[in-house]
Formats: sequence, structure tokens, C-alpha cells
Amino acid sequence: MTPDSGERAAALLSALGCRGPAVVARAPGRANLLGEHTDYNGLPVLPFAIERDVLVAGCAATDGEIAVASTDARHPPRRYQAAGRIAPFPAGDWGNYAKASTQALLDAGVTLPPGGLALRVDGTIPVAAGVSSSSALVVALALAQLALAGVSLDPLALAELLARGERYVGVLSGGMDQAAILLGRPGHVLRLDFFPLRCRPVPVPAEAAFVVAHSLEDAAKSGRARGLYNQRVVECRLACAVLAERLQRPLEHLGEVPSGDVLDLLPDVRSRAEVMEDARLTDAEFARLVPATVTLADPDHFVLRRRVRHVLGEAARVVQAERALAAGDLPAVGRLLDASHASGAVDYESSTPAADALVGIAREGGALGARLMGAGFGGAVLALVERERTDALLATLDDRFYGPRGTGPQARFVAAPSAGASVARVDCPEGLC
Ligand code: NG1
Repeated sequence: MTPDSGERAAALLSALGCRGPAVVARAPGRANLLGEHTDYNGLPVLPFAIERDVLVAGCAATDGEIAVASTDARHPPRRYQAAGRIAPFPAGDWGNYAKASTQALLDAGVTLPPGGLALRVDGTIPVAAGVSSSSALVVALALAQLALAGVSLDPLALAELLARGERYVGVLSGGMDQAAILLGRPGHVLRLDFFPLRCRPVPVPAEAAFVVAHSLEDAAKSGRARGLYNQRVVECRLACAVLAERLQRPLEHLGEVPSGDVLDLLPDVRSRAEVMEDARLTDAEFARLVPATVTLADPDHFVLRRRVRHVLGEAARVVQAERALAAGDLPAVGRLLDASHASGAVDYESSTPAADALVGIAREGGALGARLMGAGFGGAVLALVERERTDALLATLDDRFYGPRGTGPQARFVAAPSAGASVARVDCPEGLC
């Protein structure tokens, strides 16, 4: 728990008015030093948990339903039954994140209390900013439900379970966020590898500091960003299928592509019919890679070569950054951040003019490197800066980016690598039991 979270937890418990034992779960947001759009390709990332968090207080109910409420007025109360296949609320409804967490636990065979649960949420993570407020919500809700069910799961297994579970909301997400949130460690970034999930904490040199700066354009997965993100995921899957055909070997994801120059084997832009022919896919095989139920930005236009160039280059940058951190070479890490941003902007087309401008200002303001973080299409930039130059960087961002746009300092903050999620039992909230 952070210093302010005790008070926030007390307020949540008081609003719930639990008459028996209660729990409080905390899940932080995450930043990502390097490794964007690599996780779902089975390639590594270097994220860290931040101090901003989601708290969920909960206790048993008696009406047989899960009731979820939030201190955020944009998130009205929601109720649902926790049994079988839970039908989603309309797309974009915040309650689907709660249903996603419950469905994941049911799918894993967890038995939830039959009388239902009352859950109340409070968060300090900026929403739709690429710092994983949605995954923090899913993780905190899952930890609260598990604790109320008296079940504890291994964090790696839980991270994989919730990564799959979050796809309930219609996004083909990878596993970086849930793992970073559950496994975060103060003073460290996490080298995560996937399929299966593995985690290696990497110490961050003491003189390094990180600034998260919002581009002032939301990257809402409940809106436009969902189709753009899903499009990138299926483009990678289709590129992988084309490579499997060209190399005449089975490939499940781009992480299995043998080293060497494979880019020349890929066409750049393909229609659905062309890519099916290139990869010799049947309708059923295409539907497995590109499920008809997910929203895409453009279902008949797939960019292949440039997407793979970003993904493979980004994975190499993660490996180089881990080495540079171990050597204490922060300027080298900064250069890798800059290269990541350029690759995301040009090859992955996931940046925006506002994010490009913010990255440029951050560098001119003394950052060693800066890049758009998370899925992109809006959201926040991460800047790496020498600790002693942090205030100067913040002042430059305020003067040159936020001031002219009429926004105060709330849009940017210093993010320290912090502890991962936790859950505590409160045996007698406010002496009510
Ligand atoms: P954000 O920006 O937190 O939505 C998304 C995915 C990650 C990863 C990054 C891109 C979800 C929940 N998370 O992160 O798995 O693929 O984009 O690196 O969709």
C-alpha cells in the first residue's frame, strides 16, 4: 500500500458498509521502458509497475450477484450473476472489465461465494493513457474476488490467466500488462518473456528517472484504438502465416521466426484474398487467426513487412537495453527509446502528431530518450532522464507542450519502478462485525 492508499481503502470500506470480513486489493498501473507490440508476438518486453494504482475493496453479499461500484462518476454501478458464460454489457461499458475478471476466475475453476460479492473501486491511474488502467482494474478485481473466495494462485499463472481473460472485452491483448502489474518490483524493470510467461527483474541505475507525459489524446480501447490495436495483432499473425508458408515450417508466432533476414520474404500490403493465397490459408484457418467477432480498423488491408520490421527490431532493442542497463549506460538506453519511437511511428504507424511533438520537446528538454508507450494511437510518452535533470524536463514540458494547450501539470508525472499488486484481509472493517 502507498501512503495515501490507507485513507482511500478506509473510504471504500466505509461506503461498502461490510458486516463481515472484507478485503482490499491494490493493483498498480505500468509503464514500459521498451518492447512495444512484442508481447503478443512471443517476444520480450521491459515494463515496470508505477505508484499510481487501482484499489478494490470487497466483501460477501447475500443477493447472489456481483455488484461493482466506483468512486469515478463516469463508471456507474453494475451488477451481474457469476455463473457459466457471462454475457457482456454493451461494448465499451466499464463493467465488462469486472465481468472479464470474474469470467477468467470461473474458467480457471474458482468457486466464488454463492451469496455474491460487493466490490468498490477507486483509481489514480490516468484512463486511456497507455499506462494500463484497464489491466490494473482487472487485476485488482480478480485479486479481491480470489481473496473473498479463499483462493490464492501463483502470480505467473494468474498473470497468464488474466491476460487471456481481458480479451473478454474484445481486444486481442498480449500479456505484458497483467504480468508487470502482478510482478512489479521497486527499483527494477521486468524482463518478461512469453509463451510461457517468465520474469527476470533488472535493476535500474539509481541516477535514472522516468517521466510519463500524456499527449492529451486518449487511446481508449473502448473506442477507436481497439480496432487499430486488433489490426496490428492480426497483421502480425498473418505475416507469421506467410513466413511459415515461405519457410516451409510451422510457426505459431513471430517469436519463433528463425534469425536471419526474413523481411524480403514478405509482401508489404495485402488484401484478405491475397494474404490467404500467400499463406495458403483455408477460410477456417483465416478465421482462427482473424476472428470474425473482433473489431478491426480495416478488414481488407493488411500491412505485413513494415509491421514485422518493427516487431523484430523492437525485440532486439529490448535485449540491448537490458545489457545497457546492466552496464549503467543510460545514454545507450535513451538512444534505444528514440529508435523505438521512430520504428513505432514509421513502421507500426502507432504514433500521433501530438505524441511526436511531445517526444521532440522531451528530448530538447534534456531527456536521454523518449517514446510513445503502450499500444499507441494516443496516450502517454515515457521519457528517460538523469534524476538531477527531472525538474528541468518537467518545466520544459509545461512551458512548451502543456502551457500552450491550456493544461496544468496534472498531465505529467514522475514514475518510479514500484511494487506489484497485493491484497490484504480486513477482518473487522470499522468494528462492524
Ligand atoms: P496498453 O497500452 O496498456 O493498452 C497494450 C496491450 C499490451 C501490449 C501493448 C503494446 C492490452 C490490455 N494491453 O497495452 O498487451 O500489447 O498494448 O506493447 O491490450
